[in-house]
Amino acid sequence: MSTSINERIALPPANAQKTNMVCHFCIVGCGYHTYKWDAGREGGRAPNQNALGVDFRQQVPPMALTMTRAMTNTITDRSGKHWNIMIVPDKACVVNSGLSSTRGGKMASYMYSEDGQGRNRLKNPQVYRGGEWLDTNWQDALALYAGVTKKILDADGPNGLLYDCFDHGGAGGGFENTWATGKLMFSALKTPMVRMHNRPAYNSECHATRDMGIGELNNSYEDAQVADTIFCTGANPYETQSNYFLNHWVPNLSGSTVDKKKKWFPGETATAAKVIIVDPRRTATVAICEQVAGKENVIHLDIEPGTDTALFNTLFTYVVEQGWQNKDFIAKYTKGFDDAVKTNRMTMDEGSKITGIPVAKLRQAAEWAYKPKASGHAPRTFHAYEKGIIWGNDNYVIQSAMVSLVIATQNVGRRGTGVCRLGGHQEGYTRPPYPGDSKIYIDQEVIKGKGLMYTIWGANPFQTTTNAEQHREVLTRRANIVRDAMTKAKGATTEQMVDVIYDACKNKGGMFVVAVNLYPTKLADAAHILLPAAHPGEINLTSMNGERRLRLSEKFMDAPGTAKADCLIAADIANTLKALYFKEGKADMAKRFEGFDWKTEEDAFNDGFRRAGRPGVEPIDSQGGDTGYLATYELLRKAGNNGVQLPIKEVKDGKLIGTEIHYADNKFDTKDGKAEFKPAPWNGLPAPVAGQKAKYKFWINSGRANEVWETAYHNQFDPHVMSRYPMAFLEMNPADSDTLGAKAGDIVEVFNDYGSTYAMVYPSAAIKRNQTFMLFGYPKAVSGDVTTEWVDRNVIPYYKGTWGGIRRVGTMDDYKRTVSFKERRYA
Ligand SMILES: Nc1nc2c(c(=O)[nH]1)N[C@H]1C(S)=C(S)[C@@H](COP(=O)(O)OP(=O)(O)OC[C@H]3O[C@@H](n4cnc5c(=O)[nH]c(N)nc54)[C@H](O)[C@@H]3O)O[C@H]1N2
Ligand SMILES: Nc1nc2c(c(=O)[nH]1)N[C@H]1C(S)=C(S)[C@@H](COP(=O)(O)OP(=O)(O)OC[C@H]3O[C@@H](n4cnc5c(=O)[nH]c(N)nc54)[C@H](O)[C@@H]3O)O[C@H]1N2
Ligand code: SF4
Ligand SMILES: [Mo]
Repeated sequence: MSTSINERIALPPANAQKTNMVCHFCIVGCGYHTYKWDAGREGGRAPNQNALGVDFRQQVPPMALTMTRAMTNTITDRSGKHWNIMIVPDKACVVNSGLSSTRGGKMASYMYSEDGQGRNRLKNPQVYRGGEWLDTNWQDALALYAGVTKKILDADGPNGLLYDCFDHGGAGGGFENTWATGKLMFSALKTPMVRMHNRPAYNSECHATRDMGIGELNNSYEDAQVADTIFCTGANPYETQSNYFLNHWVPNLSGSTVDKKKKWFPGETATAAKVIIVDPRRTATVAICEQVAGKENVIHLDIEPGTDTALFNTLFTYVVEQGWQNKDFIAKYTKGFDDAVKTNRMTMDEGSKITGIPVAKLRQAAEWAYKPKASGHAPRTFHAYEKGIIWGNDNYVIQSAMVSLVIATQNVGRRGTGVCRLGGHQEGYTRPPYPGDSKIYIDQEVIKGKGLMYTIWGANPFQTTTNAEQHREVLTRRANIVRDAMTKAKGATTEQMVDVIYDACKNKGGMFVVAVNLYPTKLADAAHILLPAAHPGEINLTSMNGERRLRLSEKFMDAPGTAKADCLIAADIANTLKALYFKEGKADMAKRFEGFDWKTEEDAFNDGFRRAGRPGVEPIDSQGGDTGYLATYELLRKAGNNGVQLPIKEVKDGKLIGTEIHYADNKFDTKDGKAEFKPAPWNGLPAPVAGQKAKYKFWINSGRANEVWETAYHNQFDPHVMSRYPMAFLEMNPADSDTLGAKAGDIVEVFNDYGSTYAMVYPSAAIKRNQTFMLFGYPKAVSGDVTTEWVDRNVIPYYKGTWGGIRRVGTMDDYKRTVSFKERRYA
């Protein structure tokens, strides 16, 4: 594909089809419009001749429009007709106000076309036979899938059936698909052997804050515009929640929302926001905040890795010493304060020693966040956090320490405050109750040789799990046992093949592996069946963003080949099993697989999300709350890219009315409605992690870069991304790389007792000595190979915390020539 900037872009004609699309990718959920028109036609430059309504006869004013080649594509539908498409950010969407990002702005390029970046999509089911992948039809693939599933269910019970599945919104998720997969796994198969796409058990990223009565998405993006102080812990929102940061934080940091604050909070001191960023690493976010707000309004608490609990306990202790806590609120609406003051106690000197932050800087941060303002009012401080602490040193304890500080100072339930996850994917969870013990560490079950069949659905643990090398190695070995057996069974009927597979799994230690995905991915190295899924744009899909904003992304094109929505794949599996049980005369078992007679995604939405709160139906865990039934595709289509913030309060004149902020009434999600303080003792690093630290020199931090979405499943076919990051980069201090004799673009081995991988050296003066940062989850070089198997009491891993040795492997002439090693932080 040519990428010349001179290349002209065909304009959509005035009558082009226009639909709504929420970005496939991050939690922010920016609104976009999709235009689609006959590829043989083109709109004119006069404003009434093109669907954008823009006058292209003269120079379009700066920033008036974002439109790039990557926002366009030419697709072919199932009848062979060609269409032009254009996916451009929506100015009227309150989330992004017309901004795009380097990820969402490329959605059009990622949509399927025969010769475009999506050309490697799975088009039909495939089965692995005799050393190669063969196309097959759904009937054959489903017969094998359901046959093995049934055999295991009948002989060994549901515990033989393992799943790794998405739990989120956006592409590879959404309410339709979490419901359908949940109904299949939990109501029909009743298996507890399920893990989430991003962690090795079926649990929550936010146990502690939920136990304390506070759900993790409790404010609106607008609250970040009117906060006095933004306290951001373990997150890098410029690169990971880009348009939330740019469209809602930056205006506050630059002072352009001061008038709004005066209007919202009369009588209170109102100035541009200050920002405190807790991250051992200097991030792009720190650099940009300093530019926008001025260095004097930014505190970067570059703590020692994994010491967040000590930091929060120190601030908590100091706040109470100063008397800055909200005594009235604590007395009326919380419990456990006095105990927390004892258990979480840490002096400034102790805290400073553990975190490595000077006392004066800790005090300064406490004053910005909690000391009464000139007007006498408590500051409105918004506490934002994400993977630096969720995948940090003891998730439960850090959250307990942080949220205790938040409720002591009533920084939740008031406008301009909140204690929120910044988020990863969009959300879209609605499922029947999980049938079992949420502490089953699925990866370890696989490693120990347990389980007989593993369905990996919209996830890729080969690139993303903890202790990834061992997991990948064992799973591949077990899968090969089944591959060998299948290869020998020449000419076997489906029934015979089911027996061959079952025998290899049950008696020879094998594992039957199925991946449901857009692409073959690394999983194709181990799988036996690949089932092709469809993503947003090819299906209708609902999700909510980080401020609980529910929208409908509309279908505008066909999926490649016979790929289909995940919810309809789940239904196909259930219906195939139902038929098998009927054939055998087992009506009671067949009954478990009823209720999947869906024709469309909308049927799954109505069956799942909309059932909440209806009397007489199976209880479900739904982010729609008990008014979810009010949302219909029709009303959501009308609500467009602004949608509605869940939970829905009512429908008024055909409009969905939602909820902007949670806990405004000081009623929290505990039995008695009181927010609960939690003990958060500082315990140092977990033993296995401390062991690696004692043995190896470098901290191997891991996380994200702006241009790359997750495991790069689309990006690996995008020449722009691959020319910048042909391999996972490893940021390190130039003095450290010099010591290793490694230059920019050289390849190094990163290793410890758990595993080893390669990475491309990316020297950066912003990185401290003996610390590194590796791009996570990349197709080439997996940082998770060197993370430990340690998990907390709820089976939450510490992805961010591992130490390793680094050894120079050699020079890569190709990377040296083609890759830019410009500083990734704004300077
Ligand atoms: N070291 C380290 N490890 C980490 C992390 C870290 O910070 N450091 N972070 C963790 C986190 S937060 C996350 S979210 C995980 C990410 O781990 P995963 O969720 O496993 O990664 P993704 O790339 O999002 O996986 C999605 C897969 O689904 C496929 N897919 C996309 N759309 C669809 C669809 O519509 N249907 C289907 N069926 N498939 C689809 C993609 O091709 C891809 O293979 O990694 C975790 N691992
Ligand atoms: N560009 C891009 N954006 C994304 C994604 C993507 O793949 N690419 N993925 C999405 C997903 S699924 C997720 S979950 C989010 C993740 O969003 P973020 O959490 O913002 O991103 P990360 O890079 O994983 O980690 C954030 C920071 O944690 C820091 N950190 C490491 N250890 C510690 C510690 O001990 N304490 C503290 N305080 N900080 C620490 C790291 O230095 C890093 O800068 O991003 C979402 N947005
Ligand atoms: S900020 Fe997130 S939601 Fe918005 S365009 Fe970028 S990736 Fe998509
Ligand atoms: Mo995530």
